[in-house]
Parts: sequence; structure tokens; C-alpha cells
Amino acid sequence: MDTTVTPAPAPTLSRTRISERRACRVCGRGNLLSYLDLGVQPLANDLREPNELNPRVCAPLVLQSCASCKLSQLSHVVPKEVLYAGTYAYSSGVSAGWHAHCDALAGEYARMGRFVIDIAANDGTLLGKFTAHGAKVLGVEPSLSFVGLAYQKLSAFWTRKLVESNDLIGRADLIIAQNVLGHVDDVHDFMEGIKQALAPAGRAIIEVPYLLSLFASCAFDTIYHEHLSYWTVTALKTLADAHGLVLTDVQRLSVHGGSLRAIFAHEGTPSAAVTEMLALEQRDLKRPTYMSFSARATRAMAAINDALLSAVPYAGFGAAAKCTVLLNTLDIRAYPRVVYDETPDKQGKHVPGTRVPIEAPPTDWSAVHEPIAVFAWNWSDVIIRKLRDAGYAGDIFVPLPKPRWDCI
Ligand code: JHZ
Ligand code: ZN
Repeated sequence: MDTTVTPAPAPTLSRTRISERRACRVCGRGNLLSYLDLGVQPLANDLREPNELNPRVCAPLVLQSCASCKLSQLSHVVPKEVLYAGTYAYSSGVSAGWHAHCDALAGEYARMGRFVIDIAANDGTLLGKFTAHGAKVLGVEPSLSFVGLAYQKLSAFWTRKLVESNDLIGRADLIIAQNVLGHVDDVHDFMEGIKQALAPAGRAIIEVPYLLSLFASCAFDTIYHEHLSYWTVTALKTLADAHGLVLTDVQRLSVHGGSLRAIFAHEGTPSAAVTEMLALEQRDLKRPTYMSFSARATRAMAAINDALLSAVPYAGFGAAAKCTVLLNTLDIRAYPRVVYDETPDKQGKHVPGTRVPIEAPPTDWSAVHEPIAVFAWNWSDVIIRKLRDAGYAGDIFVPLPKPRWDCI
């Protein structure tokens, strides 16, 4: 197996080609409904050094739905090499809630995970949990940010070719892909790679943010260039069917504002949950649902803008990708003074498309009196508890799912 790391230079702006998708990437149909336009935005995780404030790339953010397989997707595709092959600022293990999520997953599935492949292994948080249960693990991760980390790694994007050229065919007892399928343009090649690598009795676990949860929490700020697709059970089943895999089970998860865990196998019978969710989507995912989300998102932007304008001067917490999107929908006068984040690689940079600096959180929270807006609202419970435990007594604003204040 070739595990050598051959860093490819990140593409320069002049070589960046943004393409437009005119057909559904899952079922190929062309009858797409555009239902939300967030304008032209910078790349959400393209954090720049203090001396290079201008975004390297800006592209339209328009969300469209396929009437056939019920996938939603962005109209424009930024090449994956631009988004991930250089350094990548997001490190999943910084968030305590993510550790809890991965602990539970490893606790449930480690017994069947003799050989586990984690696609888009990021900082290795999940693989660390499986290793602790005695599993043999392989992480596949293209970003240069994680090159030196301990887990055994293929420094590459997951493709069918990668499976073939690394003797992975039929070997994986468990393949896990958390928060990556939504980032992939060629989903058929990705799924065929899984089909090929899976052992005869193996299972693949794919976790994705769920479109109906996105609608329910009005999470317009999770719509950005990395997230090319917004998945439904119908779309996941359509993709599995096309590759001779069976979608055997689905579960809704609360993580990341509402996600789906989908289980795939070579053979099996879909659970009652699969059948029920397919029926639910058939009933609920119609044109009025999309248009109503779009109207609610527009109202939420205005309400958040007003709340933040009234809080100025304030600081943000969590320079998440969703923070970039939210800030780029705001009136510049409603911007925070600073955004705090514990990820070392984010500190000293700026929120893309703005002049707002990202800094390490204060060491003495009892001395902080300005309001705090939790931009990483999906972790708001953990963050609020953390700030209160550290002695912060000021007002805390959480923008979504509904704008709210936590005051002592
Ligand atoms: P967080 C990421 O989105 C990126 P983001 C990606 N595109 C994806 O698909 C989704 O995840 C699922 C910081 N933080 O997790 C860490 C603290 O500093 O909401 C992060 O920078 N202290 C792959 O970026 C940010 O907040 C803390 O205690 O929207 C959270 O980012 C906590 C809890 C977080 O993901
Ligand atoms: Zn489709």
C-alpha cells in the first residue's frame, strides 16, 4: 500500500475554474428549481493572513433542488483542489461535542470494524477512537494540514482509482465517511469506490447534514461552496441503487444542526426507518417547502442583522465556516469586533470577505463585559456552558435555529 505523502501545490487563482452544473449530480435530470440565492461569496474556510485580506476566490452560492431524486445542490462548483488540497483550517477535534459523537459511533461499531477506512479523516479524531478499540485503521485525507498526524494515511481524495491502486478491493469491514459526501462533485465515482472497497459482509456508514433538518433549523449559513450537495434519504437511495448497494438503515442525528447516518451494504433489506423517511420526503419535499424555506431564511437574516446591530460592539465565538456565510449576509455595521476560536491555525487570520480578525479566546472571561455572539451555534450548549464556567457574565446571542439571548 502506498502511504507516501506527495504534497501537490495548491492551484493558483489563475488556474481556478468555477463550473456551472446544469443537471442533478445523482440522477442526471435537468429539471432543477433554484430556490435560494446567497449572492457571490468568498470560500468559507479560505482564511487569509493579515496582509492578504482579499479573498482568493469568490463564486455564486445558489441552491437548487432536483424534483426527481430530491437532492439539493449548488449551481456552481469550485474545484476540490482549491478547497482542500492545500491547507484546510477546519479541525474537527477542537469541538468537544464531536468527540462525544465519535466516541458513541466507535462504541457502537468497533466490534465489526476489524479494518476501518475513514474517508476525509481530517485530524484523525474518529480513527483515534477506533484504534482505542483495537481496530486496524486507514485514514484517507488530501489536506496538507494533517500530514504529520499519527494515523496511517493515504494523502489523497477518495476515488475508485485510489481503491484499485492501493489494493483495497473487498478489504474494508467498515467504511466511514462523515461530512464528506456533501463535498464531492463526482458522487458516482465516490460511491463506486466504496462499493469496490467493501468486504462481502462489510458496512459503509455515511453521515451527512440532512436537508429537512437544515430547513427546520433555517440553517442558511451551512450553505457554502464546500457543501455541493444537501442530502435526502431519497437521493442517498438513488445513489446506492445506481451502484448495486443497499441502503439498509437511516437514523437522524442532532450533530451539526441535524444530520443523517445512512448504512449501506452489498446485500440486505431496508429497515422500516428507510421506508418511512422515503414516504415522508415524498410527501413533504415539494415546491412550497423550498419556497417557504427561502422566505424564512431571508427573514432570519434580517432578524439576526437587527439583533447584532443592537449588540455592537460585541465579539463572536467560533470562526466556523458558517460564521463566514453569516457575516457575508450582514450589514457591515453589524459585524463583530473580533471572532474568538480555539483552532490555532485560524488565529491571526480574518473571516473571509471581511476585515474581522480571528483571535484566541480571552484567558480571563470574568473580565469580558461585551456581548458574545455564538456563530458556531450548532455547539451553543457546550460553548455557553464553557463561557459561564469560565466566569463570563455578559449576554450571549445565538443566531439560529431561532435568534435568542442567554442572559444572567
Ligand atoms: P463547526 C465544518 O463546518 C466544516 P463548521 C465542514 N465543511 C463541514 O462539513 C461541517 O463542519 C460539518 C470552534 N470552537 O464544527 C472550532 C471553539 O473554538 O461548527 C471551529 O472553528 N471552541 C467540514 O466550520 C468552530 O468553532 C469550542 O468549544 O461550520 C466550530 O465549527 C467549540 C465547540 C468550537 O463547523
Ligand atoms: Zn436528481
